[in-house]
Amino acid sequence: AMLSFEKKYRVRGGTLVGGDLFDFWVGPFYVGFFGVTSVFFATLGTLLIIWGAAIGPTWNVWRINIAPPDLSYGLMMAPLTEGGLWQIITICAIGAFVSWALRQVEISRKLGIGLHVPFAFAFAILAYVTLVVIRPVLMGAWGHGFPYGIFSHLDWVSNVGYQYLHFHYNPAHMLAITFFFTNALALALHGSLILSMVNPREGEPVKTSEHENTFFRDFIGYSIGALAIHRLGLFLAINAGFWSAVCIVLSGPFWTRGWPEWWNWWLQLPFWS
Ligand code: BCL
Ligand code: UQ1
Repeated sequence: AMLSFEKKYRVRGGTLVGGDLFDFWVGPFYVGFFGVTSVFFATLGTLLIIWGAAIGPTWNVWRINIAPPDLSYGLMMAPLTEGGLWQIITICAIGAFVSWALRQVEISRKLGIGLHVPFAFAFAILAYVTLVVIRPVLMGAWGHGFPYGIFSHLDWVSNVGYQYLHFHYNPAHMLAITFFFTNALALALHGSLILSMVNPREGEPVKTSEHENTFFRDFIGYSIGALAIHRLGLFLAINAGFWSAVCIVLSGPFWTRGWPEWWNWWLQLPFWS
């Protein structure tokens, strides 16, 4: 059932493509042109994964694997069973992710709100596209993409990590990890603070921003404020994805030796070398 206020927001317009043609809802979901393309790419991609599993050696969900083509295929299309499936699934995945982002744009326009949500999601898409398109193209072979499978992608990350001897020494990887961890800290502080405001002791009214500010001023002498904590959170999250993309695109296309060696610039500074 529709909530009383929902009807008021079901307004025409804001679409990027298709005008009024797809401007309707199915149950709670806004459809739109990009809703159709999202469902199309996601369904096709999922069916191809299932087909890849069916022609593969196992139904064990942990072990199902759809591998990219051998490096010898370079940047060509490969036969379906030799990585071509991976290539088409990759196209479907990008089609679905980009459709999803554009659907967020249409809904935001409809509501007359900012485009912060699709902007943020774009960084997740950027990280994925860096892994399966940008870096493989820069290195000259689709075979540098990661395989689609649970254990297989873990093996890929481990192997690629050790190819550069010690991935923890990758400075962009350091930054990305620091942003991921700081983001978790920020959301833990924010989530717990908000829940503490709506759970006062029995019989007392729910507390609001002045209590929030006071808690952090008493605690650490500083409160960032109710609006800015969300700016900080978005900043941390976007940077986590951005520096992840940077750390992997550097590895191979721009730095081929071990990452510990990269730090030799520090030892070679003129002050002490
Ligand atoms: Mg490392 C990458 C952390 C140790 C080798 N590593 C990463 C980064 C992240 C990280 C910074 C992965 C996140 C990311 O890319 O997000 N590594 C990390 C940490 C340690 C660590 C914290 C640790 O030791 C504590 N790494 C090591 C060791 C190496 C190593 C030292 C192995 C031996 N690491 C590598 C390699 C890589 C990383 C190699 C990478 O390639 C990876 C990276 O940076 O990739 C960019 C970005 C987010 C995405 C890519 C997700 C995109 C999502 C898309 C757009 C949407 C999906 C929708 C979905 C299909 C829908 C599902 C349906 C719903 C359920 C309904
Ligand atoms: C904070 O200061 C604040 O403003 C009142 C919030 O808003 C509700 C918060 O959620 C958090 C976590 C803080 C504290 C954060 C910093 C960076 C001091």
